[in-house]
Amino acid sequence: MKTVYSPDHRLRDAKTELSGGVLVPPFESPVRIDAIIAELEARPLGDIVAPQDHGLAPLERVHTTDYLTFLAECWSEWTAAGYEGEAIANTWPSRAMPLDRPPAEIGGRIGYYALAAETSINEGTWVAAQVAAHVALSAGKIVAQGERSAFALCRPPGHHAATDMFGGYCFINNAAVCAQAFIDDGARRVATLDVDVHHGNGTQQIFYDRPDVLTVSIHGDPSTTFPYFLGEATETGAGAGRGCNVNYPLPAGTAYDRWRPALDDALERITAFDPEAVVISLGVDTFEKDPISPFKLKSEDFRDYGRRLASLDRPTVFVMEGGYAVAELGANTVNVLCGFEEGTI
Ligand code: SP5
Ligand code: ZN
Repeated sequence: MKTVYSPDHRLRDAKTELSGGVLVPPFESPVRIDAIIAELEARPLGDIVAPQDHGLAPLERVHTTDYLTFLAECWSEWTAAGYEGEAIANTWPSRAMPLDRPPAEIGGRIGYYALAAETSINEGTWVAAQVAAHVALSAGKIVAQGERSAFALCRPPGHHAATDMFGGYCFINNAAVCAQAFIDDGARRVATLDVDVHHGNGTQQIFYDRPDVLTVSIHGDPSTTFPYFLGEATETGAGAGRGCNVNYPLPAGTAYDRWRPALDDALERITAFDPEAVVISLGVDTFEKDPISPFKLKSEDFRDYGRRLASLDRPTVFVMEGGYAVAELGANTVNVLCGFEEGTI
C-alpha cells in the first residue's frame, strides 16, 4: 500500500488550544505525523509518495467559496485587526442570536465559520489544510487508477469540517473531498466509514441528503463525547439521502468487545450499499491511552479491525484523522494498515 505524504503538514503548527479553560499546546501537532512516518520506515508498507496539486476546484465541491475565502484571509485579517494571540472564535450565531450572515469584522466573522473554539488558526493553517486535501485526493487517484488501497497521511485532519465550518482541529474535510472526487470521476456510489472516536459530523452534514454517498460513523455517544451536537443513531439522512447515513454512538469506556459488533454491522451496511470505493476516516483515538478520548481499544485490536476492513473487498482509501497518544500512534495506525494487507486476498 502506498502512502501519500507531504512535509507541508508542518505549516499547521498552532501554539494554542483552548482546553478546560486554559490555552495549552495543541494535541493535534506535527509530531503525530513524524511518529507515523517513523513507524512506516520501521515496518514498510510500500512507497511514500508526494501529493499532486489538484487546485481549489475539488475543495469547492464540498465547501462553499465564502468559507474557503474566509480560511484564506483569516490570519492576515486577524493580525491586521491588532489581536495578539492566535485566531480563536468566541461568539457564534445561536438559538438566541440566529442572524445568518458573516459579520464584516474578523472577530465576529471567525465565529460565523467556527463550530468549536478549541481550534486556533495561525499563519500556516490555510496552506497546510489545502495540502492535506491534496494528499487525500492523490491517494484517491492511486486507487482510481487500479491499486487496491492507499494511505493518505493527512494533517490537519478533516472529518469535523462541514460545508462552511471549521473546528475539532479540522478545516477542509479531506475524506469528503476524496469521496466527492470519486463521484466526479464517474463512481456511482461511494461509502465513507469513520472509525475515529469522535463523530464525523462534517462528513455526515456534507452528504446528508445524498443518495450516492453512504456515510457511516462509529463514535462516542454525543451525550458524553465531542462534538456533542450531532451523531445520534436517529440521524439516518434526509430527502433523497434518506437511509444513507448510519451512526453507531457507543458509551464512554467502550472496549473492542463492544466496538467490533458495531464495525461488523457497519460492514454489512456498506456491503449492501455496494459502493465502487470506500474512504476510511482513520482516527486511532479509540486507543485506551489516548489523552482526550473515552474508548479502550488495545493496540492488537487495530490489527484485527484492519483485517475486517479488508473483507469489504472494495478499493479503499485510508484518510488519517485523529489519534493523540503519540508514543503508540505510529504502531496503532500501521497496525490497521498491516491488518488490511493481511486480510487482502
Ligand atoms: C480529528 C479529531 O480527533 N478531533 C478531535 C477534537 C476534539 N476537541 C475537543 C476535545 C475535548 C476533550 N475533552 C476531554 C479532555 C479529557 N482530559
Ligand atoms: Zn477524533
